[in-house]
Amino acid sequence: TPLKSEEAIRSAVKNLVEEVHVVDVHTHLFPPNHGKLMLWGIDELLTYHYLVAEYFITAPATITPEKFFALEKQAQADLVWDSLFIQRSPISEACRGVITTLTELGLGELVERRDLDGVRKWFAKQTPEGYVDKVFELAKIKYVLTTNIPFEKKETVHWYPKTKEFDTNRFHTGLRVDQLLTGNWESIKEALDEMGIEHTIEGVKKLLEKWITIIKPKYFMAAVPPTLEFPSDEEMSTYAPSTINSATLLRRVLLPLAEQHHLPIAFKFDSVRPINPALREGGDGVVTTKVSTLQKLCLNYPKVKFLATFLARVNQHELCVLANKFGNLHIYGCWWYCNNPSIVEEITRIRVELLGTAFTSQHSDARVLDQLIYKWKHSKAVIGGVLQDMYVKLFHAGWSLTREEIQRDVERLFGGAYEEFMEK
Ligand code: REL
Ligand code: ZN
Repeated sequence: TPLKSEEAIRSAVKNLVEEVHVVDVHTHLFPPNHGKLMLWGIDELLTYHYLVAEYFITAPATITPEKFFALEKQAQADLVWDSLFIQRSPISEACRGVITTLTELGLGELVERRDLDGVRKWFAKQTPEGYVDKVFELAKIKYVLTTNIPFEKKETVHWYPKTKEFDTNRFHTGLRVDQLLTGNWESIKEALDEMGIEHTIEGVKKLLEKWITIIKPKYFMAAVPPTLEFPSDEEMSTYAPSTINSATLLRRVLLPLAEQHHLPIAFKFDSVRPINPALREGGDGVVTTKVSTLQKLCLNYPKVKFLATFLARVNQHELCVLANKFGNLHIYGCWWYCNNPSIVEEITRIRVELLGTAFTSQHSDARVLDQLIYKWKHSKAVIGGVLQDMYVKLFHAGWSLTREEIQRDVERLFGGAYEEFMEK
């Protein structure tokens, strides 16, 4: 039965978005059996690199990043808590996220009393396994995609030579290959040596094929360095087949492998790493790169599927137009510096206006398990608001709507469209 009024539509959309279970298409999470790689709890939340960067804007000159990072995690968290939550109100998006998370976990009274020790005591009683269940339930997560780097020893020991069991119902893997595009030959060489593979272009291909069989990824993922442009045929013909650089690793390794193994490539554009190295993970910046690099990829590789997200706000409009032209391109999420309510709202509006429901509205990028709670709650509030407006406009244009029809669309925007794209 069609919804009869503007109010009925608004309340149906609000409720459906709140209740939908999401596919989180990009995170940096690990399951409990990956030991220390699984980050969770209050001290990890407080030392998330967004908060550390914010802390350093006003930190006393005596606390240099070097001194800060030399401290125990808990001492780092104490400094951040005192500076960003006690000395001033936690009004930024990253700070508010901590508060939303604790409140949703039922720790509102401890927050009210600013009782950090009490919060720590509560976390000390959780187990990693039980906590994963709790967070997935609270955040309403179907499954997440993880970031698995074959060039990072601390990660690969969990897979090779002996592979640990992976909770593949809730954690789907993604093979992260930034090193190919940055031409980071040193770390590629180490990974080749580890498996006794020769140092050639063919060797790099073999290495990645081994990792495909080991971790069974759903896609390749890479951040595209701002200087990388799509190498033309002419340029490629000037390289000997054995030349190893980012252009040849892209065109002779990554793209052919994606095609042969039917693995989409998820690209991330517009980050520069780092603009302030002292801040470590928090030191990366944003630049505007050429969207036409992606256009060339889509055009020249019609058999390869590309997922893409851009960090620069100014590129979002051009990206939407591109996604409107290429069936082998799927936009996902509002990344990092775009994951702020004001920008999520603007980006979501323009995406719906140009693409309907053929995109993935958000990913969390969570590094700390608990962040799933606030990242999804905050995003859903904004995206839900935009969708309410869109459906109301459609209703006034003369289209009747049922709850089931809206539910179908909402499911697409929070994971269904991704799954359809991956299957096509
Ligand atoms: O996957 C990436 O390249 C980035 O999203 C991360 O490096 C970044 O630190 C992330 O946590 C930001 O949200
Ligand atoms: Zn990420």
